[in-house]
Amino acid sequence: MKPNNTQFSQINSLLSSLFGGLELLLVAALLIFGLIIVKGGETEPATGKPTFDSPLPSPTPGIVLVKETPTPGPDPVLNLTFTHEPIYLSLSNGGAYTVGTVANVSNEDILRFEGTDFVMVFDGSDVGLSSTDLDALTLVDADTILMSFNDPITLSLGVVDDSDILQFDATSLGETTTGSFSWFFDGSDVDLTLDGEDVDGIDLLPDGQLLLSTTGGVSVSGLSAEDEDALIFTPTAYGENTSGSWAIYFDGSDVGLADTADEDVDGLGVSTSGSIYLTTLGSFAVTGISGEDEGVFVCIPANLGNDTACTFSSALSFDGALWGLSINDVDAIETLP
Ligand SMILES: [Ca+2]
Ligand SMILES: [Ca+2]
Ligand SMILES: [Ca+2]
Ligand SMILES: [Ca+2]
Repeated sequence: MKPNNTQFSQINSLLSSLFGGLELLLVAALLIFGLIIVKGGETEPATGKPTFDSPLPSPTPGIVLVKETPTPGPDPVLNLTFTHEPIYLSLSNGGAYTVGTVANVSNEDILRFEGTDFVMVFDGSDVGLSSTDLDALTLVDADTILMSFNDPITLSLGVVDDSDILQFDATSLGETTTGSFSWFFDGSDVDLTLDGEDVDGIDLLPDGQLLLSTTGGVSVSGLSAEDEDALIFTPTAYGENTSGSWAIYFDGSDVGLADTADEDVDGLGVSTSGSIYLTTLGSFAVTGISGEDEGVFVCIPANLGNDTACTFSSALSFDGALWGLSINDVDAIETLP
């Protein structure tokens, strides 16, 4: 039956009142949640930020990264009050093996280094990741983790490429991990389409820009870089339809990280003070420090971009060799604050 004119006008008035209601809801949601990126533990003011040799594109206002109410108070697993240098890490060797007193560790898991022991933060096999290696991670808040994998994998979302980044929203973390995945960053939407453009290190900056490194040479709109570099992505949209622009954030060859293939940066994290925590695929040597793939070292940058300059801390931030990890590789890190 076709609706008559009266029914049409009733439908129209229903639709317009519904639409008006949705607009109000949207405005209210934006007011409630704000345009704040909540990153756990960041309470220190940023100081000593390095300068860029060229201006970076500004982040687009209006991108909401955290759509949920932040978890109030300390989380029982991700307790963000630290008495030591906090490092979250993933390893590259398939398991199972024991790290500190944590048993059944494999390469899809995330551990937190506790200074004298480790804690299982994210047990990847609990959420369907036992066939893959988690090769990049960053924490957004106490129950939200961004991650990438070293090979394409099929999950409930569909085929996830090694250049993609998923968002994991946890309902439980630790030895029993539960939660759900959603798209955060679709690499192929923004020119990450080749084998060597597998994302192997990420960090999300407080303003919403994304840092990433790749396993091989990378060529995106407007620039190219190598596996020891980090690009900075300024989004106009995250999610299943990712868009934005690129610039060079960290040029590894400027600071002695292009001498061997082993000096591929395979994990990175930036602290609130701007220090860049790095780990490499194999042995590395830079001015002031050398080490192995299971170590984490720190660049205190004086300049970023195409003319990167670092003073390297003379001590490792984390030394896996002290924890029986010499035959392993730390292949993803996050540092807070
Ligand atoms: Ca891993
Ligand atoms: Ca990856
Ligand atoms: Ca890399
Ligand atoms: Ca490493």
